[in-house]
Amino acid sequence: MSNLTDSPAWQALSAHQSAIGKLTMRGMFQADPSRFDKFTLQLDGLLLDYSKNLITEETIGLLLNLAGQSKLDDWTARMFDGELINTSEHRAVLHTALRAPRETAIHTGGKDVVPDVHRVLDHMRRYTEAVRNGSLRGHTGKQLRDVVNIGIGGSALGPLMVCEALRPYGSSQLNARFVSNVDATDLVETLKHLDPETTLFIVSSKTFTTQETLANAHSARDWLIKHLGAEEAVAKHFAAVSTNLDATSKFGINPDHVFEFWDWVGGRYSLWSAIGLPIALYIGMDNFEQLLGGAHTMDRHFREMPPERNMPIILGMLGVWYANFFGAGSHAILPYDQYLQHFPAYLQQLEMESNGKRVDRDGKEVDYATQTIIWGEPGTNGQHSFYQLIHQGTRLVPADFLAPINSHNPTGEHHQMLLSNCFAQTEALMLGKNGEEVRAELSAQGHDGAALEALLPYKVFPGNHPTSTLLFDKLDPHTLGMLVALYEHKVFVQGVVWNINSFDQWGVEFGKQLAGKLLPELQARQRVSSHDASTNGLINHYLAH
Ligand code: G6Q
Repeated sequence: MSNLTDSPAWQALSAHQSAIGKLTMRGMFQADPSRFDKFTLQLDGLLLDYSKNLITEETIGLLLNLAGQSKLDDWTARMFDGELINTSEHRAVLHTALRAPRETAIHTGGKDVVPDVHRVLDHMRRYTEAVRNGSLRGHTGKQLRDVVNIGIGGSALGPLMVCEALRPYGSSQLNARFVSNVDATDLVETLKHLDPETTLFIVSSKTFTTQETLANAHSARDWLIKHLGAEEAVAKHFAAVSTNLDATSKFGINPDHVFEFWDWVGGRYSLWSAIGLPIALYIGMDNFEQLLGGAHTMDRHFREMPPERNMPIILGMLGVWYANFFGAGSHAILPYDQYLQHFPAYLQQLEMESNGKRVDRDGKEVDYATQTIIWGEPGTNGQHSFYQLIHQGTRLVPADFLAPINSHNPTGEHHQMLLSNCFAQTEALMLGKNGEEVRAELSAQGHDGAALEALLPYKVFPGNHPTSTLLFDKLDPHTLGMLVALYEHKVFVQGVVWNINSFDQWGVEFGKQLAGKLLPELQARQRVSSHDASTNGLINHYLAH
């Protein structure tokens, strides 16, 4: 047993789980009409209803004891104060500094980072305004209309998710596009419809060594030069975002169009930095600052609110409850907002790359589950596919439902239909439909006798499926900033409880190490025999065809 699973707080939760296994949420709602009031939190127009979870007030108390035992408050202070808590990379973790107001001071390694953050934000403002108002134009004098972000993982998913989420705030004069995959199809299909004279490429890469990004950047450069017939065109049509300024200068990017960030910003936490340049170009710098402001509001809430009123702590501990005490292997993210269509994929990286770890901070293999699999799709689409498994499958899938009270596109009854589906799903997942109810329903439909009894088991819904619902006024930049920061801190809370480093990513680095390894063998076109039989077989089959 590890210190964690052996600890009093953990043991108390194990014992409590056995007791709560006998209760149903249906019963708990019947017994306590104030359950909604007890288990909701609000911040700046964002409501978290976590009453449809397998919890009592005692559960929350025990979960918060576990958080306390993990010294969550110390770890939080250490993160916000710039300590090197990413120990395997010897780095601070300061994405919160990226949204700190100008007058704040945050030190790491003896240096206040806030002036640098605002220097780059000011640079972003000058550049984005010049592109948007046409004072900075392409090589042939035409206004730049298509921004193509070339980057992958943390250097793509955040900006992609946010640009889609904030489309109502996007410029009608400018499109934001994203190319990530080393599969040339991604680049070629994107460029097919673009005019080189009006296209601006942003090469986004923290390290500026990532195979996919460099291959796409070089091919994009070739495309531009081929069509515009001049190498000097690169200066006007390329910008870069990186921590590796030597490499951006070697690539030939105009230093005025290079935007810096720092090693204390993790890739998946970087949309608030210059990695957000495509966002700022698309929605404008004022809206980008609203996004930062929303995240800062959540940062303050996370730092200042007591645990029982603290959204990230509550969401994080609910995740621990299901992953460690109910054996839940996955968690669904179900936004009832089409603009949030990339939010599940974004959280997939944020959560799974951060906490998908099996060794603790002391280098020991853990004896408890860590990160669950994150998946999801916008509602109502998901209802017509995988919700079947959530309702009637054999696995427990806790889910977060997210929905705006007001639509950006009010059209007839659509929004009420959307919300009624959202509310009906969480209600049905909680209540289920028992044998008696099914029997009454079938008999009202004219079924009886053996035929009714034969049909009955298929129509029973066990219910008792936990969900949390996040309702917000409208998906605006401030709200989105709060939502993203809420999940960032939820991940942090879980990492602290699991005693893992949420901020390294050796599994991703391993992929980068492997990326170029077989390439020379494919290029050499000689049969290979140095691998296992499967890998040899695949390579040789490829070469033979
Ligand atoms: C994020 C990860 C990873 C990274 C990409 C791109 O936290 O480390 O997704 O963002 O591999 O890396 P570069 O930005 O260095 O190209």
